[in-house]
Amino acid sequence: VTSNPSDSPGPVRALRRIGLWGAPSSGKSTFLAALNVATMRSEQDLMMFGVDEDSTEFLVNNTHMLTRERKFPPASQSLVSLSWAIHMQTEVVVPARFGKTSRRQVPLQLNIDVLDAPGVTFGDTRGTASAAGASRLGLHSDEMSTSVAPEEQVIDHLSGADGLLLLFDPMREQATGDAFNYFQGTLLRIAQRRLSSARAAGQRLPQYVAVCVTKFDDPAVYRLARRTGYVSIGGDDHMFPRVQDGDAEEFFGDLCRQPGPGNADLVSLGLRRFFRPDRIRYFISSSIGFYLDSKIGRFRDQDFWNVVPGSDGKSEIRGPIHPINLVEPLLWLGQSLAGGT
Ligand SMILES: Nc1nc2c(ncn2[C@@H]2O[C@H](COP(=O)(O)OP(=O)(O)O)[C@@H](O)[C@H]2O)c(=O)[nH]1
Ligand SMILES: [Mg+2]
Repeated sequence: VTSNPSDSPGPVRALRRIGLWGAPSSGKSTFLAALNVATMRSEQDLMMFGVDEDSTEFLVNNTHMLTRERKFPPASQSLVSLSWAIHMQTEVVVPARFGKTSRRQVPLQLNIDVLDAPGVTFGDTRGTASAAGASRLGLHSDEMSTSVAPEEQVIDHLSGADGLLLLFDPMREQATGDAFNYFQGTLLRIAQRRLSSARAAGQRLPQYVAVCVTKFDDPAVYRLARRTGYVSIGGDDHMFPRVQDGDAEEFFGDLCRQPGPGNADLVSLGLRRFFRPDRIRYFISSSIGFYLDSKIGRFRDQDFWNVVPGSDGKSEIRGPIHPINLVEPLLWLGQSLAGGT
């Protein structure tokens, strides 16, 4: 037996908590179900499973919906708290002989938690915040006294996480102008929790933030990326287009400057102000990916949309899903939180 640290027994197993952060309709439920598919297809050694009955059921049902029924997951009706574990291998730097360091693969468990509270939009502070304020002051009705207001729970949940997966749909923001409100409402409340003590003066929020633009497959998003030269052909067999991670932030900025009522451009400024800029990274992703004609077997620019109008007026999915850039943000968060970068 030697005392050499690089021979020390058993790899370290770290557990890190990732909070899933995104406005209603930003694509959270679809992301999670598609992530399940993406982890299985990934060449990386990844495993995803629910940590309790409800979370497993959510994953099973929504994955079935996406892949078999070809429908998007239903919107949640009540406050739900769900959690999944992702097991991965990540590289960390460890001390080695003679004061040197070496790299080593260690298993890492990430927990992705989502607290979905329909109707909690943080847009209008008058209604929601005053209800929360009243409950803090003890002015609540009887049923409120037994439970914390949903908006308080969402903030507690996000501000306590080690990493944040922020899902953002810039096109929806530019069309409806509501996603930014949600973003800044939560951001300011997280800051209030974490930074308001005098000790925190001059500090930033500590979390790593993976910002995922969802719905890259949407024609408005994909065509803009093509027109502006951000698209490259991925290394996969099907030659699906992607935006390289190094270009993602810039492309996000371009998306946000599309005409419309939205304020999406304030998202990147808000993030940089409140989090450490070196802890933010952008990813351009799609949960369902592009349409693949099975006879041709590769992406075709003339016919790429994987969404069709359904009989009931809702969108349906046209063919098998090919998620893009869902695993990568989690690998980056895992690597960063394990201290390996
Ligand atoms: N084109 C496209 N649409 C998506 C994608 N993911 C979600 N959507 C659309 O966005 C809607 C809301 O997604 P959902 O996952 O329910 O969002 P949540 O409210 O954040 O859970 C879905 O019903 C789809 O219409 C995607 O990857 N591509
Ligand atoms: Mg949902």
